[in-house]
Amino acid sequence: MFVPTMSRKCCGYWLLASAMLLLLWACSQPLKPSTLERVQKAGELRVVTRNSPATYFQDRNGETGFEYELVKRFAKSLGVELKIEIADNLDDLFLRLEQDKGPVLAAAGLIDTPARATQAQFSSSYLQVSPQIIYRQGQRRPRRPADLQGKRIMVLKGSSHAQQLAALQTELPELQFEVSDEVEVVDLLRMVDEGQIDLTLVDSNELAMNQVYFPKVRVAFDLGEPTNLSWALAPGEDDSLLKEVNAFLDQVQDNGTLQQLKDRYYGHIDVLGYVGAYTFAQHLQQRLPRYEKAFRQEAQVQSLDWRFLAAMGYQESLWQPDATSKTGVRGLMMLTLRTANAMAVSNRLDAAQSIRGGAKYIAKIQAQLPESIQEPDRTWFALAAYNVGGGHLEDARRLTEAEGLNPNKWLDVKKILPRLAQKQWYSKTRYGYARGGEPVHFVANIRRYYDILTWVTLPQLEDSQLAESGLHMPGINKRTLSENNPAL
Ligand code: BLG
Repeated sequence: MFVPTMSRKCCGYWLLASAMLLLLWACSQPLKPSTLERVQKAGELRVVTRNSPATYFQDRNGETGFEYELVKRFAKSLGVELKIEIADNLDDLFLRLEQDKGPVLAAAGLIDTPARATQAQFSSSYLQVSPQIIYRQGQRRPRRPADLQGKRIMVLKGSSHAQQLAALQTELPELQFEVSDEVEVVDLLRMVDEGQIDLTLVDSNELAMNQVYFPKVRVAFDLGEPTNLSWALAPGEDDSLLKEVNAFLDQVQDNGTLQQLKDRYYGHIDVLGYVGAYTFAQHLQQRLPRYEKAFRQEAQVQSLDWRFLAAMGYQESLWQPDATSKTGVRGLMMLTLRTANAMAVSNRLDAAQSIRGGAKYIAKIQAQLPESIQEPDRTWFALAAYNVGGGHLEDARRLTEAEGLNPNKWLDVKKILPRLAQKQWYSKTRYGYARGGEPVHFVANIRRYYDILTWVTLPQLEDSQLAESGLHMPGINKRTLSENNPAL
């Protein structure tokens, strides 16, 4: 029987031809664009976050918050617009990651836990935090996990803290805790502060951000090891965007941007210390209401933000109208006699007069600064001049320029200002010796107080009776915020 067979050579040709055909077909198929390419093509980076002081919120000047500031820089580095979306709670956040069409980045103070490995891909870390058990001052302080039994504890639903407590329950069967998706971390801290619950578990950065508003909350102990905050992407996405994220996080770590943001948002405690934070919270409740009307009134006259004036007043005198410095400078806004005379203030110890004089003086300084100094630096320079005098500030700017730095940037001038106290430097200046370190601290502190006041007095309370409506109780949750900010 004749059976047709192919020669070996013929078979080789056939295989080669098939392979080439396959290759041609593969090349003609459109390649699925990578996650990064999809973001670039859309021209926008969609970011889902939480509405809280440590992540994203709106103040008088618009959107702000640690996560917002960081992610805004990332979108800029990609050359795309940033589109912020607010999740109702953590479950909603992870659901959006998994189910949304198109790439979404979650930037919301998330902890990369093993339990979340199936829900998201995590970036490298940008902040290390410790989970802390929080109790109310005056109550018995829990010192170890066993002390948590028999207490009323609440944490956010879907949080790493809920996972941690659930894990602890296997060792401590009597441990009970509640979860809620109706609240944010600020609400939990307020509930401890007011005694509605005994304990909560929050991350150290959230506490640092909020400690000043809740004078009675205290850290009982750290529960477990420090953990890492990361951004997250949907589990199904390829790693192209994740690689960009990690490269960006490395870059902001190296160039100091990350540290600046940490200082700004979580540094209150560093500047105020725990005692200072506690004191500030008390003064906010007890002293500010007496002067708030005057701050608002004078701020309006000078087209300033009243919180900025209030922050100055706190730095100057802790809102005390009879304050007197060693150098004889007096009153709530610490006017020298010369300034008081120039501003037509007859009695420096009269709070209303002092606030009027201080407001007028800072507005005048700000208007007189050279055009080359732009906002926000302009405000910091005006504050420095308020404190150390315009002549000394000019000296520092000249020294700054001589060093090859930028005399219009506060970041540069503040490095040089302390030199005004060293003879080798001040001997070369026009106005001579000055305690140049003082305005540097002065400005840094006022910026912190201003940030805190901004969060405590969110814009939606602006026209209401602040003192009565809970100005000093920042339990503003996401619902009130978004109702009043349709943009959210
Ligand atoms: C400021 C004046 C400036 C003045 C500088 O001193 O006072 N500001 C006000 O009066 C509002 O006008 O500049 S100058 O006019 O060009 O000479 C320099 O003299 C006030 C500062 C001084 C500071 N507090 C407002 O910030 C102060 O009291 N320092 C002393 C601190 S301690 O008690 O010695 O620790």
